Amino acid sequence: MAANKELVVLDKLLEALHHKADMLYSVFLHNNGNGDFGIKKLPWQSQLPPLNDFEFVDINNDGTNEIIIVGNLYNVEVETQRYDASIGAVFNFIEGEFVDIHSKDTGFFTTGDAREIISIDGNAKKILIVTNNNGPLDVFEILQKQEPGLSSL
Ligand SMILES: [Ca+2]
Ligand SMILES: [Ca+2]
Repeated sequence: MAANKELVVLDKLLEALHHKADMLYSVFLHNNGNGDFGIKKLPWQSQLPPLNDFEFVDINNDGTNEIIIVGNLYNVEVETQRYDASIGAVFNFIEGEFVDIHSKDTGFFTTGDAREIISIDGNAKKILIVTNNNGPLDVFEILQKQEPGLSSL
């Protein structure tokens, strides 16, 4: 009887749809034109969580946008550990390379199950808002030229 069950399971496995992944990294795709894309792995800080969102914004007022990523995933299957290692990250993209700007220099860090990031450029202030699933927002003010960086609000 057990052998029959095994044969049935094996038959179903052979009939099942099989997916294959060649790469499980979070990556940057660059459109080279004519349908050709370059692919580059994002830095290790981007590989800790599932990336949920990113924003391009100039946080140090040098005229070039930084790349800010957020992620994590707390609600997973019971047999899987939750993804909670990320505090987000900020990168510059210089001569084709991603350069990490440490959180102690930017003041940027997320505190939860980060899902979305948006920047808002108001009349008086520019702010970044990070939404956290089942948690409070993380809100940062983008400081002006005299002391560039972020300030947690
Ligand atoms: Ca900048
Ligand atoms: Ca966004």
